[in-house]
Amino acid sequence: MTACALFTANDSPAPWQEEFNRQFPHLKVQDWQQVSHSEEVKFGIVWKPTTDFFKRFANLTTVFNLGAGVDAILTNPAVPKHITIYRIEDGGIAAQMQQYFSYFILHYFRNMDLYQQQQAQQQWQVQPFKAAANFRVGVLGLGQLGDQVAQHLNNFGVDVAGWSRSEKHLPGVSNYAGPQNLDAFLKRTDALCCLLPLTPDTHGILKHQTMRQLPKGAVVINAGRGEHLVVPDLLNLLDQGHMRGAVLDVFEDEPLAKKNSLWQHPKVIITPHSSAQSEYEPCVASIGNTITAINLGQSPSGLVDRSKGY
Ligand code: NDP
Ligand code: OXD
Repeated sequence: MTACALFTANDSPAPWQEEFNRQFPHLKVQDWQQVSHSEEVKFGIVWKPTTDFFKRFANLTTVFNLGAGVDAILTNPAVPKHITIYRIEDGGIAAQMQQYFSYFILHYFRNMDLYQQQQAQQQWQVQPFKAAANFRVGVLGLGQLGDQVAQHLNNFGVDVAGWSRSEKHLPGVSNYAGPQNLDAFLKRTDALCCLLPLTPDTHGILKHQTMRQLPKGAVVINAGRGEHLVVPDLLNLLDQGHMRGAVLDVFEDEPLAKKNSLWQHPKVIITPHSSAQSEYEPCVASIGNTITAINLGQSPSGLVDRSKGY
C-alpha cells in the first residue's frame, strides 16, 4: 500500500479520504495527524500545509496541491528543495471560473451596477446601448483557468484579450505577452480579470500605476490572489471615479476581517474565495492517476516549475 498524508487546513479531511478509498482503495490516505508510521509516507496531499507537516514527514518525495495555486507551498520555508510539487490541473475549477467571470462580465456590460443604484433612488432610466464588440475584456494569466475563461467569454460577443508570459494563439483571444506589452493590454481593457498565480513578479501587479492605465470607467475582477491587488490604490481610483467597480474574491488575509471597510464600499462586490472550488471526484482522480504514473516511473503532467513559481 502506498502511504499518503492528507493536510486539509480548515476543511474536513473525511470527504477526501472517502473519495480516495472509493476510487483508489490501494492508496492508504490518512489525515496527517493520524499517521503512526510517518517514515513510510512519500506522498503528501495538501492545502495550505503548515511547517509542522513538512517536519513530521521527513521522507516525502512528492506533494500534491488540492488546488491550482501553489503559492502557499512555495512560500513555506520548511518545504525541502528536492520535493516535487504537482498542482490540480482542472478538478472542476475551470468550468466554475467560466461561470463566475461570465456572471460579472455581464453584470457590468449590461449595466446591472447602474440599475441597482437607480433602483435605490426609484429612478427609471435606460442606459445607452453599447454593442458587445465594444466591451473589451482583458484576462491576466492564460493558464489552465485564464485560457478557458477567455475563450468562454467570446460566447457573449465581447472583445477578449489575454496577457501571459509566453505567446499564445487562442481562438478569438488577442494575445499580449510579457511585461513590455502590459501597458498596451491595459489601455484597451474595460474589464480586467485577474487569474494570475502569485509569484514575486505578479505580487502587487494591480497597483495604481497599472490600474491607472485602464480606460476611465474600467472594472477589475480579481480571483487570483489577494496579494495581487494593492487595496488602497484600488480604493483611490474608485473614489476618484477613474474606476467604476471591483469584484474581489481573494484577499491577503482570509477570511476578510469584519472591520475591513471593503465590505461597505458601494462599488466593491465581495465573494468569499468562492469563484471556484476543487471538486472531490475529479481532484482525487487526477491525484490518484498521477501517483500511479509516478509509481510506474512515468512523468505525468501538472508538475510545478519551481523556478517560475507556478
Ligand atoms: P497556471 O499556472 O495554469 O497559469 C498561469 C498563467 O499566468 C499562465 O498563462 C502564465 O503565463 C501567466 N503568468 C504567470 N506569471 C506571469 C507573469 N509574470 N507575466 C505574465 N503572465 C504570467 O494557473 P491557473 O490558470 O491554473 O491558475 C491561476 C491562479 O488562479 C492560481 O495560481 C490561483 O492563484 C488562482 N485560483 C483561484 C481560485 C479561487 O477560488 N479564487 C481557484 C483556483 C485558482 P505562461 O502561460 O506564459 O506561463
Ligand atoms: C486554488 C484556490 O488555487 O482555490 O485552487 O485558490
